Amino acid sequence: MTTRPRAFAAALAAVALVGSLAACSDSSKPGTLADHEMNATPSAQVTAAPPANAKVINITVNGTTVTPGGGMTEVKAGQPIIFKIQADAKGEVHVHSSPATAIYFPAGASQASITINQPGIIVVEIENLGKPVTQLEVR
Ligand SMILES: [Cu+2]
Repeated sequence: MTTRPRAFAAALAAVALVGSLAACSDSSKPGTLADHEMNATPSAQVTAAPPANAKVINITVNGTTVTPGGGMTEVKAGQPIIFKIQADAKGEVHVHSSPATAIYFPAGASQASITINQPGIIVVEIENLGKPVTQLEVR
């Protein structure tokens, strides 16, 4: 019987794929990479202007409404990505890079900068609401 192990492997791969595409990673599970964690900086404390080549993504969180609520954002590998967040309550931006990045933001205006060096499609969501922000198309 050679087909049975292959089918089993395919089923496992499908499960792994579904897991990685699910709304949220479960970093508490053993064997998964822990999130890289960072805090967004309140905008009042930001002194430096964003780099000229940065991709700025404005995010608004109002109650359970997230803007943008999906869609694609093209960025280049290694390009600085700056999230400018305006939120009515503290929360978490979750970037499904590998490892994932958790950005904790306060209520009010704040911002955080990341770069992604691996080309691919990276889901960004508001973790605590389970709502999409955008998908980064990293080229
Ligand atoms: Cu997530």
